[in-house]
Amino acid sequence: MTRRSLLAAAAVLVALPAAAHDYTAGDIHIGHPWTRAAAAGANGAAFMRLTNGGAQPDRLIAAASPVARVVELHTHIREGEVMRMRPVPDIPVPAGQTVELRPGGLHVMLIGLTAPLVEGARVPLTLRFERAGEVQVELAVEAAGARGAGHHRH
Ligand SMILES: [Cu+2]
Repeated sequence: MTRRSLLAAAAVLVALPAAAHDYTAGDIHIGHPWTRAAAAGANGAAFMRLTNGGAQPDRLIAAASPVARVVELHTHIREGEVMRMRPVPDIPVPAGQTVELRPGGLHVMLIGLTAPLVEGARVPLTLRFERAGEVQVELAVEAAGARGAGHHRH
């Protein structure tokens, strides 16, 4: 490795923490929304951390994205040995609490991707909260296998 390529590699490593990104809507803080690389036509899932810094409970009630034909709110439930996804009408975010959307748990389901999700890109997602209203975030597209867990099965 040349000194120059070592420096370039170091710069990439240093840049990684900056990839974390976050948004605010009213009392709701949205931490590092992300998804995984996937092909057009496949399904994807979006994950993030929702923190309610207010004194009133809120709920994520809908989501939309131009990169998916349909966007639903999902959870995983165990059926015998198998974790299966189920749509949920909303995702509650109680006052003063943090809710994690993560592989194997709650997630925003991107059904029928209209474009490939390319690692390193950002794709728009609109979140609608009952109290905090609508906010547009960008999903960071991470590697196809990022943070293990979620084999997606309907
Ligand atoms: Cu799902």
